[in-house]
Amino acid sequence: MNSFYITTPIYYINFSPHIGHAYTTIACDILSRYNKLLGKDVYFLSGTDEHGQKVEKAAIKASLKPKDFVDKMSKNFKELIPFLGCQIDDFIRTTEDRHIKATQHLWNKLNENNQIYLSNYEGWYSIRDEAFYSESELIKKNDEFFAPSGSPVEWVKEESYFFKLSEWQDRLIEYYEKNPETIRPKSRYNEVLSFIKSGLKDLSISRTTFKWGIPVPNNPNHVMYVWIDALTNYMTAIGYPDQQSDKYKKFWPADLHMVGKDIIRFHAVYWPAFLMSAGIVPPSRVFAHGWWTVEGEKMSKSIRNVVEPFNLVDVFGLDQVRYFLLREVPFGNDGDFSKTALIHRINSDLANDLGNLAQRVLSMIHRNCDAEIPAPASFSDDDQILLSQVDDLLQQVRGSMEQQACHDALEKIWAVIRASNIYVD
Ligand code: ME8
Repeated sequence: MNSFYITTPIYYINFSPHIGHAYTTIACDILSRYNKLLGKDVYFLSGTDEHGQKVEKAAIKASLKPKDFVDKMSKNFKELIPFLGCQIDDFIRTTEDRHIKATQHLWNKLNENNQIYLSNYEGWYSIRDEAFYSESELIKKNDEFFAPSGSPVEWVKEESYFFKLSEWQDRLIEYYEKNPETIRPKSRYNEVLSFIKSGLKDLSISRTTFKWGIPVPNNPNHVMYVWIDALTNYMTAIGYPDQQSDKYKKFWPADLHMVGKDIIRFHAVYWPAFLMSAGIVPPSRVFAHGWWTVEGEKMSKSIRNVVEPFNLVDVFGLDQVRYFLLREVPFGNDGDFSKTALIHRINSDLANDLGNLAQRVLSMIHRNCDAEIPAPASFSDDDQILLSQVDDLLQQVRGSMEQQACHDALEKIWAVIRASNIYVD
């Protein structure tokens, strides 16, 4: 109980990192710091997802060999982490030998447990989402089909290994009905449960039309579907397949996989099914946060509205950006990023509320008390009221943080800051 294992998604490296990636990493850093303050032994993992068709295509576009491309791009993500004031314990890359070994081991386990069969896949695939979609999920625009995310899809027909996901439908429903706390927020729990109840089909888990992936054991014509490869990272980093290692025993199951709402299905349907099939306990919680748009629009290279965290922090300051991202939007909801909103938060909350309080209190002590905090005299009623608000704060903030409600914790802290300003008035 005294350990806490928290993970970010491992990010695709087809482009440079943006504010969305920074958001997830900062949120995890805040939860990691909070758990350290509680005295827990925290393990905080991030990394990059380097295989698959999307990354291969990006490498071709950059006229680089996939390995050279991923080495170059992964660095941007790794360097961003300390730049954002985040402290991780390991940075995993899916092209590392330890990960290839772990993923092939998991595949062999699923195979031994009779969860995999060879057949043919015919259906829709989105390279941008690296996801298979059934026709009923697609959106039709001008006689063309698109994924629910808006990404283009293409018709794929190839030999493929399948994972017997359909056999896990009832067990997943039973698991989630018994353990509703394992998916948060509640709205995502409901979404996942209704997706499972709508019927699970077997999942294609290998590809043959490109090579940039982990080879399927005993059949080099196939590379693994990038999601079975990617999800396994969470175990690789703590020593899998060595399930007797100290790290693995201490940190598995993960306490919290933090993800964006775009990838909840992979984490809350496929991942626990893979794990249960291999006889492994699923993670204790998956939290899916919301989606940032920028000035009302989806972030996109083509409309050049991508907010780059390096630049943003240089202009506005690190604490300011961290504060804004976690305060502006209730954690779990979607949000819109705008410079006006950021400047407003900096001016009103940080400069006006917190900055003024510090300035007023410190200069009063400096001016009137020889720059030293005097010993308390007897407390007036006003003193008592403010002190009791401060005393309650820790418990209240703990309550919020246990639910990953960072915005709520900040709001409670700011209520005391505002009360303190009124007290000084
Ligand atoms: O999905 N708003 O990688 P990815 C909020 N490799 N969060 C955002 C965001 C936005 N606009 N854009 C990205 C993948 N994110 C897979 C994950 S894990 C085993 C494999 C954040 O580079 C959010 O956390 O597309 C989202 O889930 C993640 O980046 C997706 O990153």
